[in-house]
Amino acid sequence: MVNPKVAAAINEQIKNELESAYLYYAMQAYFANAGFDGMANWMSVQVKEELFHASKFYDYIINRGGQIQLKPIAILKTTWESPLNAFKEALIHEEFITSRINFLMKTAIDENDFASKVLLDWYVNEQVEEESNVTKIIASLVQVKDSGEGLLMIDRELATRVFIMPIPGQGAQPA
Ligand code: OFO
Repeated sequence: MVNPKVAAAINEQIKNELESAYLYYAMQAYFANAGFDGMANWMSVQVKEELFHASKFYDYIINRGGQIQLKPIAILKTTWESPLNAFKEALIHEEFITSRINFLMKTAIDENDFASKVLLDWYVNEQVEEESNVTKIIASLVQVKDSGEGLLMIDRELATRVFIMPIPGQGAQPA
């Protein structure tokens, strides 16, 4: 049986992960409407990753005999000033998610819930990857500034991203 405090925090985190998917879905539409198909593709992969993060927590709760409690998802903004602005917001969001994963880890440790700690190790590593991926894109966008050619190059690069379903027991997929 999963520890009740940890289960409550995981249920909250399922909502956070679904909110992440919702935010990146909004960014996907923003990029598609602005003609940045590569950036839209990058966000569509990010949406799939977030749905995977939510379902991994969901399956864990079910497998350990806990109760799923789905919570309402906040209404999010749908437009940004620029690609740089959108990716900066994605980084702020990922930093928030990292803080929630750290809180979950602390709860599992305080409650001596070692099975949940093992699960959370995966998410701790995943957040390092999540923040790093967005930070690199921000660095590229800062470098090209408003150059149309530079933005096109970044857009082409982000068009190559594909979703790879993580193998159970293994780490995060590359960017
Ligand atoms: Fe689920 O890592 Fe991003 O939000």
